[in-house]
Amino acid sequence: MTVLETDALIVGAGFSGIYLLHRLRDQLHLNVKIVEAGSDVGGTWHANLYPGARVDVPSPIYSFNIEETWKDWNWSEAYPGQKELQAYFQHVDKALSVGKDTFFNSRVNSAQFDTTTARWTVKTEDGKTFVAKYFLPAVGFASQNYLPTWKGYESYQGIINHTAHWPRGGVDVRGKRVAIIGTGATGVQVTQEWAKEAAETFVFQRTPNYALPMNNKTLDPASQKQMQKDTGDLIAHAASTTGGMHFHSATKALADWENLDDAAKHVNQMYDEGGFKFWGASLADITVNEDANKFAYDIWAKRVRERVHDPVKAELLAPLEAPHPWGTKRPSLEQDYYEQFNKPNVHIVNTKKHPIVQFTPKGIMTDDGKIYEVDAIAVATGFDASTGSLSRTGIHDLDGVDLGTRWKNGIISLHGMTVPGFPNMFLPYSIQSPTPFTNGPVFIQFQADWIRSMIEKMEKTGIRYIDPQLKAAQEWRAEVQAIANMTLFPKAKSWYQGANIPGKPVEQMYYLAGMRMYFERCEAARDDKFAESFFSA
Ligand code: NA7
Repeated sequence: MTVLETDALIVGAGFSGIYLLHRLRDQLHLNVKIVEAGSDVGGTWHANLYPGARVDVPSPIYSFNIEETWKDWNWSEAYPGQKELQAYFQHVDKALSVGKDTFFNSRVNSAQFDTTTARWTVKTEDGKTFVAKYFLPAVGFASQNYLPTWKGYESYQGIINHTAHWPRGGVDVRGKRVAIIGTGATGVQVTQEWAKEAAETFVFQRTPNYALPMNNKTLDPASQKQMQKDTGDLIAHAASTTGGMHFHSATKALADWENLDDAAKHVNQMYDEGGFKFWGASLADITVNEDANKFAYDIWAKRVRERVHDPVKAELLAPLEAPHPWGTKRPSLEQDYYEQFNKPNVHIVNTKKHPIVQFTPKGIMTDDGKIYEVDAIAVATGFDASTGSLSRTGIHDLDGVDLGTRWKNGIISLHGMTVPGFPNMFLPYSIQSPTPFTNGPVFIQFQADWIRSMIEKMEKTGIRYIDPQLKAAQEWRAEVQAIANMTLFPKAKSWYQGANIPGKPVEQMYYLAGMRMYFERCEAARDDKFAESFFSA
């Protein structure tokens, strides 16, 4: 058995894994390796091949802030699709030499730290063993898919795939009857594509998506050139915003508007400008204050209803009464999602009213006894976010208890980057941080810098290992929950709360006060409050 010794072992070759490789290998000159379960770089963009997969953040800010990667790269669209993102990662691989330090097709299945050697021993399913001082699971928040247990699922004889495990060759639905189960960000994207090609489309909707216009466009050579030139500045601007986006958050709450017509005009304008501006830049209190939330919801619903001709479908897609507060579940960005429902062969099956009870060899049965016979099904039921994949990686604490068991009754971490009992383990883009409320690459950049500086401090001062203090982690957990309780987020059953997975503890999994506040807290723990934040040896 060969044992590979390295300073740092990263799991995953997506945005966070590659950022960390760059920071630790190229800037700190440590010996660093990546273990990646997939066959190539790209993380989520290598894994998610379903039709219509596209990023919800505009170029060029959805990219690495590393000059070697952007100086000779052009984006062809404002919101790039999966194929272009995959090509981008190939380019990044070449520019940063990722592949030479990555073991592909290798899945970690156990990891344990030993305080006497101050080393992690990490093993993979294919029999590799790594020994590393630092262990960095960079597995993303959406790498463990969620497939509900439906009776008869195996008996279905048509083509069926969860969107996260889509066949590389794709699924040809021309002339076929199809079903999409789920209307999250993924279901909306699949529907937009399939409804254009299939003979008949059934969208199984339990909760309407409060989707917003993407306003995607192709970029002409002149804009591409300008964009490439401006990339550094545009990313720097994004890093100065609450969510790492191309716009600043709203500063005016609903009550700050003297005239409600002006407020409505502004909110409508944010809808028209597209992207997440309606979510982040319309009203400062949109997800905090019920009146502001209703004000925004009513405008959003009116705009959607204007686009859908059939009043029954319009009521299902954008009900007059909001089923949950606006923006407390992840809105999708759409291009012509709502227009698909103006076609007579595109139907909505209301699974709130009539849940799916079982699959049959030919299709899907709902509790009113109806069977929807279809040739192909896209299961867009989402992910066991963040903790799902981390809990299934076989990571054990100092007592030999695995991370999933440790978090069975709720997550404990310090700033979502370190976990008591798991010394020298760093988690980027994960729990109890602003992760899903940010533009990933910009946010990860900060966390990668924090991790680099912490490791640098340890190397310089001879610290063998750090372990976050339980008290500090408990306080952080309390703060994350307290912030959430000041908002409307707990009123929605969402994956942000772990509420989409049966049996998962329902708690706020992410930090809602934005990137800037979060950075300050992390920096204080590394510097002034180091001793009260970390045990070190
Ligand atoms: P999401 O956002 O979790 O969406 C899953 C969808 O599947 C959602 O509409 C669910 O309805 C629906 N769902 C889940 N289970 C069922 C059952 N049993 N029956 C019917 N419908 C069901 O996942 P996505 O993949 O779309 O997006 C995940 C994130 O990845 C996304 O937000 C981006 O950040 C990237 P529900 O809303 O629970 O009523």
